[in-house]
Amino acid sequence: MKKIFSNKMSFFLLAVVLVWAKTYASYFMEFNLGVKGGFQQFLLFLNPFSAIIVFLGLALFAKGRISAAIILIMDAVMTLILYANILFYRFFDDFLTFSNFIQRDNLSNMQDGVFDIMNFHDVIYFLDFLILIAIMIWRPEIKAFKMSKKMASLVIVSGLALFMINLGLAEKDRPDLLSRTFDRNYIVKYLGPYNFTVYNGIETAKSESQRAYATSDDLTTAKNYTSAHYAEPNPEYFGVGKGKNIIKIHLESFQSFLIDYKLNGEEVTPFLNKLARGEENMTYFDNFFHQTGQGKTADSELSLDNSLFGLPEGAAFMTRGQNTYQSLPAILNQKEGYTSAVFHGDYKSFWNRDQIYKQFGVDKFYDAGYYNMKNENLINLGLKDKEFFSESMPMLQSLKQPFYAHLLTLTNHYPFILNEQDASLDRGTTGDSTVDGYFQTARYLDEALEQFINDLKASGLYDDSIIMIYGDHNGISENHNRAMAEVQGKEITPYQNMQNQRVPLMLHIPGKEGGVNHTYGGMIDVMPTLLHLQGIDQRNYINFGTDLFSKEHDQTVALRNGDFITPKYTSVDNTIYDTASGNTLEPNEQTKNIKERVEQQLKLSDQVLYQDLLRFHDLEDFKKVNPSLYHYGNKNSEEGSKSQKEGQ
Ligand code: GP9
Ligand code: MN
Repeated sequence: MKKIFSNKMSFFLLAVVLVWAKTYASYFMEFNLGVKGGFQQFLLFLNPFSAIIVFLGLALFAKGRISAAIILIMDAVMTLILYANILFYRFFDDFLTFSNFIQRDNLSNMQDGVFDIMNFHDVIYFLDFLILIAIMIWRPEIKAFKMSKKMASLVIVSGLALFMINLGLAEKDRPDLLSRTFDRNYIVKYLGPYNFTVYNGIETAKSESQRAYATSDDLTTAKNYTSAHYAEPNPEYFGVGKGKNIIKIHLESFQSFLIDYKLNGEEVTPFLNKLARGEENMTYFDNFFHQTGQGKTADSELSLDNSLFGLPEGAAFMTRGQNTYQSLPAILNQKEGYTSAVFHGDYKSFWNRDQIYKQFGVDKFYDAGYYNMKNENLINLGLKDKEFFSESMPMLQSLKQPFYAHLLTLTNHYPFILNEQDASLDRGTTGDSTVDGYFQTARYLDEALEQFINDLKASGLYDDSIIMIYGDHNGISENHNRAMAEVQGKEITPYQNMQNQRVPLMLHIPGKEGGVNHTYGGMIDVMPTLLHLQGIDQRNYINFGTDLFSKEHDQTVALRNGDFITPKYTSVDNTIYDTASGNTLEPNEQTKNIKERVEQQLKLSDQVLYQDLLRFHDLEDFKKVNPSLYHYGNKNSEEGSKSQKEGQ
């Protein structure tokens, strides 16, 4: 026993095991990480080690008591990271980020109640510290602690190697974990709280440095572009939706090729097909495209509510969650007194929604904490759509009118699994399980939507609201071209792949007749369209899109990767096609001009986000959103029963 703690390596290893043990214990006692299956369990067991070995290993380069003292300091740093996250999580169901320190709103909310959320059992998070101090006092041999630099370096290298292995295994289970981030919960589940903090620190430093040197002059180029690109409202539509509720329904991963598609002679989405024919006074835009990048759902939300593009890498929702925005929910609130709410059967930290919605001025966020998330209600990423819609209905009805409500479905999401009792259509028969399942989950979504629209009618909301239905992005990627060729009965060429990036956009506007509208457009065009329907001129906002109903609407649709489509030309990887026939064309002056404009549009939108330029954009009739006024609770919290935004 005496020997065990009398050399440097054994003292170090003891410290590693102790810090690992409390971290691992905290996973079960404090956090709800959603660990599924043996592989994720194994990663959970493994993930604290790499950071602990590297952090504590740095002490091995020092000698004697100093090296033991550095171990204690490093232990204290990690204890601080862990315990601060534990307290923060008890308060907000989320992990602590550096932005929380920059912005301080959450932290100041926490100040008063911090002692109430401390528990007696919290002593276990400090025990290791006490044990190590006791050994330092008890073992005089510590004075003689020595280790070769080579050995110390080897320890650090093995810590780093372990991190690479950990990351490799994590990416196997969850591809693009670090490039897309998804959710802080995922990073902690796969890489542990210490690696998460380091990662978050690097990301925050990167975005702060891009922001730091920007001035209001940088905004001028973007402002000049959007002013010149402005499209006059169409008087037939301007203001027709003034004061009406807006109910925006997100069809997860829903592509337009499903509309009117028949699987074994049976319609996959009979209800949506009816809507697309113009029934229920729906206007169906059949040449509408998603413009999302790696941020997928998050990019679609960003574009729809801000008329900005997602970023070329990662999700702006994650990396630009602290930016200033001039978002549709905030504008509708300030100009027309709208209450805004988002409904989603997933946890609020996914895509950093709980932070960025505050910047958008979203008054209420009904996340998983408001729904019955019992196991049989869940499939794929979260709550089943039918359950989601029916539980949302009373919450929707409780909103102060007029409201701007956004409901995000989830069942039609990769891996497109459905329980037998929920399936009313056979699976596809291509042998590709993603594609085959897609039809079933799309049918389920179609049924859920029909039920919801019926409920809206029964409640009287339907007639008095603008209803907008949209698909957020493709559900079937190019990895499934073989099966898709079978489904569509044609080869999936680059041109056909572009055709497949169509997602439905449908608008029910009270007093307007439905029908099919062939205008080409994309997600950045939605905000200007909705503003003009409200009778709010879009001219002064930094919007990269234009009103779909305007006679001057720009029908060039830029995709996030720089490809584009217009009624005449399609450009994929710099090859130009005739949009109608799919035949290749030689590039001409016109296509070169369009290409340049597309590149400029994407570049300027990126600058607005990277440099946080909207903070310089003062508008006479718009007050900057103050995120600290918004609190999102859950059904049990106080905030659940009272209005979530202060002062409402
Ligand atoms: C998660 C959901 C899905 O909450 O919105 O996001 P996606 O994977 O489609 O980007
Ligand atoms: Mn999505």
